[in-house]
Amino acid sequence: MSFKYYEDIISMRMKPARFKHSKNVAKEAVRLAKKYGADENKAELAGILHDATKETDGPEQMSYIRRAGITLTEMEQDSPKLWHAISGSAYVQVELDITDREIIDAIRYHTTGRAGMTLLDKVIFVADFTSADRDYDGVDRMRRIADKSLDEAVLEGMSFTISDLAQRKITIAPDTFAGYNEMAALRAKAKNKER
Ligand code: DGI
Ligand code: FE
Ligand code: FE
Repeated sequence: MSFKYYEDIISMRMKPARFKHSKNVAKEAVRLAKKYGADENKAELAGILHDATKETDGPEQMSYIRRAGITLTEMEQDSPKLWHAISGSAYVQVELDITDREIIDAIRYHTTGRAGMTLLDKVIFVADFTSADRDYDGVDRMRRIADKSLDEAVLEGMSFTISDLAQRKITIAPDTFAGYNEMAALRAKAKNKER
């Protein structure tokens, strides 16, 4: 199926503002894919699909998750903000017949990150932070980092998310910590080599 086919489906599943966000993430993901050598077509597709179920009600999300054979951990069940990433990865499999594991995983881990992130995981994770519609404090800094180093941008995003969640006393997913620890350790090793 063509990108346009998926784009039309996504446009019908969400309000115009979030569809705009999805298009911006797809565009930014292509830009980052070109820059860092990821597959541009996969980046564009994962980008447009990444928030596919963000405006889908809880029971419908749960049905995609069940149909995809995914079992949520207790903590995932208790973190509604994480559902759309998991149910989105389930939805694209069971409703859109997407079978590409890299695309499925990039959607699944776009909110939390994880240990062992693929290049595509990183591109989507960062594109969600740096897409044209983002205007949080620090977005310019994040865009500068993303233009220098994809890994630095992933680490910066994870650090930002963990600080924000901890500040608000919200549970932090193990995948988020695992991703953060791996990227932070990688950075420490690289810094050691410089000296
Ligand atoms: O879907 P978007 O709004 O484009 O962005 P997103 O998928 O990164 O979702 C961001 C939200 O998810 C934000 O409210 C923080 C929350 N979040 C991110 N990581 C975690 C998390 N919530 C919990 N409970 N645990 C996490 O590890
Ligand atoms: Fe999201
Ligand atoms: Fe998003």
